[in-house]
Amino acid sequence: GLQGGMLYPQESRSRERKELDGLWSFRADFSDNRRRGFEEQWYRRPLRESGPTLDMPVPSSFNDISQDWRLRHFVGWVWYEREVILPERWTQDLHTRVVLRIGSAHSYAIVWVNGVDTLEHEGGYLPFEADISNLVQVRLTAQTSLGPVSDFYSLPVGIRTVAVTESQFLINGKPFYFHGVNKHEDADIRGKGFDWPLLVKDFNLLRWLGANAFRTSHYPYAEEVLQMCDRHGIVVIDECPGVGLALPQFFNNVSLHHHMRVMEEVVRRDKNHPAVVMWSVANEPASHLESAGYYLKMVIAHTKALDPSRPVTFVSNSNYAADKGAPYVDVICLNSYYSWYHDYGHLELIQLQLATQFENWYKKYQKPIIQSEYGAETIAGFHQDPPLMFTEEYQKSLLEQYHLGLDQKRRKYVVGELIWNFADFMTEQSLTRVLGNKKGIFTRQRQPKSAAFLLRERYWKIANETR
Ligand code: BDP
Repeated sequence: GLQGGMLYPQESRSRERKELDGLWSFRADFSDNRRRGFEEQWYRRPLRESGPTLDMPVPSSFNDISQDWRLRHFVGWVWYEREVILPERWTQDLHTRVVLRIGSAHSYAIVWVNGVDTLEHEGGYLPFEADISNLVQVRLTAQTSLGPVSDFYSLPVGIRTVAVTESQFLINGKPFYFHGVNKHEDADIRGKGFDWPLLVKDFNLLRWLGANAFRTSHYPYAEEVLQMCDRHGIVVIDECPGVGLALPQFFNNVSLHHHMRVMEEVVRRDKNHPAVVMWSVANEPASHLESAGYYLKMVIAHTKALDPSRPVTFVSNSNYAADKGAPYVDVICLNSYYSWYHDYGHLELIQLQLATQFENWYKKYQKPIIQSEYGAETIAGFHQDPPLMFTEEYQKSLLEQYHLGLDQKRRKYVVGELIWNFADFMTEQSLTRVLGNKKGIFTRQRQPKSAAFLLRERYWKIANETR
């Protein structure tokens, strides 16, 4: 029978609570009898030693997060694991009662703590708990005393080099080609707010796409995002919030000092992430202005002084002849919207326009170039052939033309391409925004438009070429 009550875990003067939500290791047992995990005793060692594991957010439904259709339909045993480090006062004060509570787990759950079968529950939905004090507490004897340490912190590190030549972006001495996306921290309901299920979904989609990089357009993303990039080998161009510097009056000393301080904060926060390979100090500033030239020179020099180990860029949408910031960057990043904001409808001009763009910039600066944005508004479900603007066919055709243009220079000095945008996102209303920005290759709900399949084929092809 059920003895006693079961109170909701509340914090109070006498109670502390430790959330176990977040990223867990996950493995579905695909074996025929679904019992391999029990036979091989997966609970005895770290789950990753049993075979390949996935990142799985808790709470969430594994069926919806995954891009793997087998998981979408899976019925059977799945294994979740997470390492928990308890504060010493929980493990050493024998008067403390440590209780493990599962809010709900569907539908039959067995819980092991340090390899010991501790809890079982059938039927899902409802909470269950057990006193695990004995399993986690250490009885200190006179002989055992701990080496007192005042603080513990573990920092995962990765060692790699980044360098730039006249025509190449080198990671560990090897030419690297960015084939990826621009993102936003944005989703239905939540808007801009960190969310594990959303992040894991996005990483599953990046993998599906074959993307190897993204730019944090147009602001630094949550630290958990960079941690995921480190672990999954996704390369990051880390952009500061310097977006919209479009008017002459913005290039003053007050802004400049604030901008420099923001770069100090960005570098201080993100410098230990191996995934970050370049800093971007601004997006589309009015870089044709003399005052912008000086301003960008100062911000870039400051950033380089803060971190001499990484190249620095800003993202330009100016003309090569007019741009005053390009002399100071290591890599030239260009946004252009041929056949969208320019000569709309004229897909046949893209290849020529792109070739002219690349050649002009390269001739003037002899620096590697990244096509840091290109794209077209596309309303999922709109179709028209021959293609018209806003249809899925138009987005596909525009991408095809850009890719032909990119391929002309790809192995020469163009070192990357980042689609605008990974997913549709909300904006303020205007004549050019149909319920937000619709240039995503995925919808805001993370479902693919036709162009996603085109990009997927291309990215995997490039990935396999450069492997
Ligand atoms: C680019 C901007 C980006 C916009 C995009 C667009 O860098 O932030 O969302 O245009 O209009 O110029 O879709």
